[in-house]
Amino acid sequence: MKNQEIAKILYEIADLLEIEGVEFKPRAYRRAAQNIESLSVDIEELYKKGQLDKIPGVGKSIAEKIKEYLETGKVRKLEELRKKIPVDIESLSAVEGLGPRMIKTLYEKLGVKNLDDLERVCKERRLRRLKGFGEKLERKILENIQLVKQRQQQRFLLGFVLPEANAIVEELKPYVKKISLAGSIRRRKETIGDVDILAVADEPEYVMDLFTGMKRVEKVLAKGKTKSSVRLYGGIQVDLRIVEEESFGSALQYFTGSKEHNIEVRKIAIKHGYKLNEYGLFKGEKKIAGKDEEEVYKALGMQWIPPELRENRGEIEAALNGSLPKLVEYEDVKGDLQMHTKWSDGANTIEEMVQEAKKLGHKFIAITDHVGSLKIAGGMDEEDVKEQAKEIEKIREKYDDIYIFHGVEANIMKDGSLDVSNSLLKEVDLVLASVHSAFRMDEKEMTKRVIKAIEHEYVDIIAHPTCRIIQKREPIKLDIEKVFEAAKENDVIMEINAYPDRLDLNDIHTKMAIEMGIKISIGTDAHSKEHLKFYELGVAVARRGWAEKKDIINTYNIEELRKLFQK
Ligand code: DGT
Ligand code: CA
Ligand code: CA
Ligand code: ZN
Repeated sequence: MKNQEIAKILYEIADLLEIEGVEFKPRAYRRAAQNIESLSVDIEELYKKGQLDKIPGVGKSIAEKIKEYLETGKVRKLEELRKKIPVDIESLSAVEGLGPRMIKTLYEKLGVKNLDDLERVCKERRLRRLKGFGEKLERKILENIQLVKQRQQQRFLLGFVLPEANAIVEELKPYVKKISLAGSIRRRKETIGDVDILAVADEPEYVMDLFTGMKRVEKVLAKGKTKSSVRLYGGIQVDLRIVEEESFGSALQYFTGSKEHNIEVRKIAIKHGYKLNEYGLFKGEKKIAGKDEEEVYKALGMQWIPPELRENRGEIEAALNGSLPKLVEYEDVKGDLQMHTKWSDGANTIEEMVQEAKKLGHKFIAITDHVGSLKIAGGMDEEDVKEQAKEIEKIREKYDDIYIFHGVEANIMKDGSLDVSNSLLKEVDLVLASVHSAFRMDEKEMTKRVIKAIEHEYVDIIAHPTCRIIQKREPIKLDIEKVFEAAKENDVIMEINAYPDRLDLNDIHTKMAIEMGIKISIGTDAHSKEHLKFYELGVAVARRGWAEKKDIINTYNIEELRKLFQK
């Protein structure tokens, strides 16, 4: 599937056009790229059916470029732009704080072409001397270069890798006896280094042929009877291992990891006088378990441990004394509590979101468009909210099998107040509040700011509480324990934002919040209907955070939720 690859190209065109000082077009290219990277269908299929222009944000000119790329492997426009501005735009524009015009200046004045050049001119204190830069920015950029470098160790977002990995499993399933994801992707870690797949097959060679010959494979890195590795378009590596049926369980246990978890499990095996490896659990020469994971854990006196918990964060002890949590299941989640529509900065209408949510089996959703001053997000005013309420009422009448909560997402200002009036907030069923500006306050101020919002009489949920963007933006500085204490005190709910690069709260904070007795909501923060499917990532984080059904309000029924949101 070339979706990710094409999105990347469109992003690059956007960046280069922006450097050129072209107006409007960069935004259009980015919007198209965003929609393409979250498409659930193969873009080549759309192309074959002549339906490229059905993708939101893809007009004639962008469709032409996609077509050109699929047919020739190149985009002339991009080649021209690259020649004119020969810089590593992807890396440089990934440095937060470094805008396109700055990149141009740095190239023209200091010959900066890539991250190493940039790091050098910062360290030589030459950047600060350029007009419009300064010492503070130089320091900030130097910090942010490290973030980009970390990210270039090439970890991939779970949300974009999981659909591909699942598709590979489905593709191979008819030809194998058993197959499962393993490694970090089975544990649903937020980023994935490479995808591990394990299978049992009667004809391993044939399965390896299929695997290395898949359409989505860009390069075969290794091919053997028991292990092959490929790189997919988009860059991620996938390893397939084929094992004996009697060892499938122990191999799955071994290759699921985490390494830290495995080390502890092996210690327990040793304590029993056993030996545990990927081939089985052995007492002397005798194999006592290995066919499935359950029997391996059982033979060690443990409960079977869900993969999401295997991080050596207390699960071993719990499994030994039979006190593992009964994790919330994917099917327990009955709705989505954050999404945006055309009323603010979303791509779809309320009704389109409702229809898509129904397809996912949701029983309720909350429409939570932006309100207030945030200009780029198209914040609504009180009149808009009243109008929107009327539209929602009409749609409610039309759909009796899904309930629509009317919510808003309000901005938490620097002083902790919201930039909308109480009379606006009174119009709606639920109020999300979140930080969307001034991310760089010190911990004390920021904690005070968020707590003040928590204490606001109408706030129900704090959305994306730490504001981190994976591999892009560090979390805001918060005394998270104090924040949770305030949330507990005020019966305010903390969100797990399920958008692939947010996952905020993360797993560790989720566990902490739950231990403190705080309720959690899951919201996709969808800005188009394609994003609604990401709710599963939120459930994954919840499970990694040891959440049970009762901890996650998305498992409640509509009456219970109404009561919870009551003013
Ligand atoms: P990733 O790919 O970086 O997102 O993380 P993982 O956990 O998928 O790691 P990976 O792909 O290197 O290896 C897959 C699993 O294999 C890992 O979770 C545990 C197991 N494993 C790999 N190397 C070792 C090792 O040296 N010792 C132990 N105990 N287990 C290992
Ligand atoms: Ca892996
Ligand atoms: Ca691997
Ligand atoms: Zn937000």
